[in-house]
Amino acid sequence: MLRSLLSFVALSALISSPLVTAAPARHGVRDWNGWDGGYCTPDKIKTRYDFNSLSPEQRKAYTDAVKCLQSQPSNLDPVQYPAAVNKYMDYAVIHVNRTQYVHLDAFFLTWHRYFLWLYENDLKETCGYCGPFPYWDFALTASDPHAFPIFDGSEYSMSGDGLYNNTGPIALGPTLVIPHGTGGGCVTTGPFANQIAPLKFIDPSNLLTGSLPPGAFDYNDICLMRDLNAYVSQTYTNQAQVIAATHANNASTLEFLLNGVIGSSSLGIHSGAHFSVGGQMNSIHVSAQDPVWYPLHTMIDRVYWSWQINNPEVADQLDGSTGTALNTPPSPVVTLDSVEPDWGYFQLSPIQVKDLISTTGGPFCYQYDSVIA
Ligand SMILES: [Cu+2]
Repeated sequence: MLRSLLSFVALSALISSPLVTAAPARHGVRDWNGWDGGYCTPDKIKTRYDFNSLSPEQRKAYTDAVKCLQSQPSNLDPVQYPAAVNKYMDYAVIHVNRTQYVHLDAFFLTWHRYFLWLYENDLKETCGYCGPFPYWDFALTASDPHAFPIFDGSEYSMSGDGLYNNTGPIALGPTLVIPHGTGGGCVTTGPFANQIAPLKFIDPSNLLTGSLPPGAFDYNDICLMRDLNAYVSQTYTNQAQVIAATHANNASTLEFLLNGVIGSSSLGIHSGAHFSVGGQMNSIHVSAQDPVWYPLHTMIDRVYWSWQINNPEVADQLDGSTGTALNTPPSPVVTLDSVEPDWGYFQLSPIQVKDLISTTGGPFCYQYDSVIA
């Protein structure tokens, strides 16, 4: 524990410079079963940047790599998972399969941290992508997501809004109705224009029963949709809320500020960011079909990382909850020694929570360009 805290302190000290010239001290880092013995050293640490801060060419190199992954064959059983039509969709399908175990519970932050890492490495190994793994600073774009490169619909964006299709206010729960955004229909601009998102919508209320609807993995001819919503981003993902999360006193307060209370008007910045994009992103289960899911979740990881740096005394604390969403079905309280739910075929060997706590320990070797302080 002390070791990881020290590395956080060291890490925060060097964050002021985006060019990494030194790295956190790493004494006695455990050898990692299944990885290349890779100790995270100064020459190896990678830095993640805001998508909007990248050059147009860097942004396009990233979306080209995502499209490359979408052109690779699936490794899943096509009978069991017809929606897994390519390797990109394998991630989305595995995410659906694990949704009940890795959301609204104590695995949420670390499971997603490693899921992102697997995806980042696949972009590199399979598609030769060597650029930075970008996050989407949704607090910086909260005033109006359209107004920033990430959603401007150009070839250098993550694609734009959906076509305008006003179906009226959107009920997100018994007590939560949000106004319609500026889209609602298919995404027709940018790198991911006219894509098919074959997994049908799964309502978040399925988390209350812990079951998936019949045909959850069927192939459907459904377009990728968005409904960008500045009301939601201004209300739920603004700078003050993101800063409050990174200064939460403990892990359970952090979890509340991230995820709110499902079905209530307390959204949290994670759910808020999802609903500010709309379309498939309104489903916790199938949202990873939208490529912007990855920069969004990388921002959530940056909030987690910033919280760890800002609160070194509780950096490896878990939120005290169990290993199932809303404890459905009931499961034991998760500890640092608990074994993570798997990542499908991407996982080589069982991984414990404590191995995924530090971004410079276990399998990881990365940092962000800046701490949210
Ligand atoms: Cu998720």
